[in-house]
Amino acid sequence: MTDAEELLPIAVDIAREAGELARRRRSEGVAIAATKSTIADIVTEADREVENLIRARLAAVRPDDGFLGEESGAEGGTSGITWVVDPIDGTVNYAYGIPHYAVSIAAVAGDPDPARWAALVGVVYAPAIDELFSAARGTGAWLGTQRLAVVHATDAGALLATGFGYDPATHGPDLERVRRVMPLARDLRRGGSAALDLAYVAAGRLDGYFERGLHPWDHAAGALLVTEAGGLVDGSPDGVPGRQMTIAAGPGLFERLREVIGS
Ligand code: LIP
Repeated sequence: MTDAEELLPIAVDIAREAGELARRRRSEGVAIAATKSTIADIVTEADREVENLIRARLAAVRPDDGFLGEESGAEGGTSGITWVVDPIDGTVNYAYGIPHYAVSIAAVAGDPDPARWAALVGVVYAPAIDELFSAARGTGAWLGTQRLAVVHATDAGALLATGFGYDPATHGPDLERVRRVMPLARDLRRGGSAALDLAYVAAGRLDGYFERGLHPWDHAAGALLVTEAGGLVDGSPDGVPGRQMTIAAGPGLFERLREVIGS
């Protein structure tokens, strides 16, 4: 059994339990715990509680692995495997009661740096609609038992998704980038969860996605879904998804997006 085949069921089971906790807390009412980079960049008590649950479950079954979480930071391990976790991706949606958010759990081999890691498994679970996207390296991407494949944009143009960060000072350049990209598009979606945007590219629900400003936990699991579904993922700097840019699409559109967006 490969590492990926061993780690996937662990990620799936924990994502489901964590997602159910997030859904239950949402139904009980959500409290903002703090703000982070800007006043709009919030963290809820549920974000913290869900990440603590994920961290505890992983420590129990994989005590030698490292951990990199959005809310509790990084802790090194000795196994060469690191879990990269966003407990509730789409936090603002979650806080507003918009049922479009996900638990994102990835396991990577090597340094917990997107420029150097090899993603082994990725799970993105949307508890509000009970959809679980999963992938293990080399064995394809799945929604439940349905095998996923990216789609190829038609002459009608591409259905694209993007996002905007929490810093108003970045919105001008982001909107200018959207203006440059729109000639490729039939329409644009802004869902509010990078993990689900990437999962939707893998599932053919979007033709492509691009966003500036993502953190490793936003894209770690979703990027593997895309590549295991036959798509391509890029970014900058140096072709790596990250703070400067993340791009995901099927072949053909991917190259056109990358050309228009630039480095
Ligand atoms: C969010 C991303 C979203 C992005 C937001 C934020 P969070 O992650 O999923 O795509 O536009 O600015 O980064 O904060 O909800 O985990």
